[in-house]
Amino acid sequence: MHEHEKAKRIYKALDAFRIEMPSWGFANTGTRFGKFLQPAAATSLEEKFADAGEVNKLTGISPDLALHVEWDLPNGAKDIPAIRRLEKEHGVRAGSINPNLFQSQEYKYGSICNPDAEIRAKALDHLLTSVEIGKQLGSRDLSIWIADGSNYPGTQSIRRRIEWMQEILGAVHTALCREQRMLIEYKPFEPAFYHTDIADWGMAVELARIAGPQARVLVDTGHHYQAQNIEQIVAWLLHLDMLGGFHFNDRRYADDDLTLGSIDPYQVFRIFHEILTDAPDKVAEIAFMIDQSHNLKGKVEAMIQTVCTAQELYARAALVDRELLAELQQSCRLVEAEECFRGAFWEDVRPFVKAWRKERKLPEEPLRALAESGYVERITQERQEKNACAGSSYA
Ligand code: RM4
Ligand code: MN
Ligand code: MN
Repeated sequence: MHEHEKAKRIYKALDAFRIEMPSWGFANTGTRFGKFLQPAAATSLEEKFADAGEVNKLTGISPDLALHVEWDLPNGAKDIPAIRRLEKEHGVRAGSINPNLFQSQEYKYGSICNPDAEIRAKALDHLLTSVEIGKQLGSRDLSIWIADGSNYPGTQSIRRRIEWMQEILGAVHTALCREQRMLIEYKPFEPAFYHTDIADWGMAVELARIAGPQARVLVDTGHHYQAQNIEQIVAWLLHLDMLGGFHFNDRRYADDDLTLGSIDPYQVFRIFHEILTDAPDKVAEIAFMIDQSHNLKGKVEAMIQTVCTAQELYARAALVDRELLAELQQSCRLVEAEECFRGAFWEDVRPFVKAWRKERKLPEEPLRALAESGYVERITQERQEKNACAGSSYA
């Protein structure tokens, strides 16, 4: 492929590529065992917006910030005017709305699958509040992660719990306005260790279908068993028109929430390839979101690394010669097909990405620009005292 053809393909792909950041990725978050506090971590929603604004200023492709209702809107819809102000001030919009059905003591035996009808009603109420918040903020996606499950065989009725879930997700769907979608996330285990009510993409897709036409599946790349072929799941969801979006992170063992591409960049490339093969014009309908927690690395730095890694891997996937590949696949020329495919993965796209940034008046190297800006030193100064006595909430 000629250099100018490469540039053309990469520029076209990058012009359409945006990735949303999680508000909780800027706060001090914990491991299962404790929290290591960082002096520069965001201690308020205002600081989360400020950090997100800084990342977006330097990368130009991350204008949305996912919000977590419990952590970011403790007063529910009453917090919306403050969020609108922050959006304006920092040039970042409120992104997906994430209800929280996993922290309250009442949810010990489940939220929307709890055998107690009153607790299920409370969970539904929180979901409806989240729909309302999404409506008022003009946010498209409600990302639902249900932590429900059980720890010992025979202690819960898996079947009854499916029925309760269907009922509640249906009621949430009814409350959506036309522009809203609900994304259903799945996860095989943790916090439950025997059965999880939405454990895999099959369960998620079925629940989404039953809930209604505006429901889709959310693929968190960390929520799979070790050897699972995630791009095949993505291909199936695209085929069924049920792919709502991603929570990107990487993992070595389980739901590690490590930086995207830090362990297996080839997998991210393979996922992007499926999307670009099937739905290059529908990319805007797929929510690319980050869901990571950086316990050891600086948070703003790690977020910039992630955004740039996603962008570079997307650019590499854009370089696959899909016409040629289709021919090679059809005639079963396996080695040539594989070389055509992974040849794109091995391309160093960084010079193209840098040139793309330069044309858009963005820093060519966002991470270096961050280091030169003094931003991290400034927030360290401003926040270290507050962080020394940080509270106990997860984010
Ligand atoms: C879960 C899941 C959710 C995220 C929480 C904090 O494992 O990935 O999407 O909101 O963690
Ligand atoms: Mn997630
Ligand atoms: Mn997770």
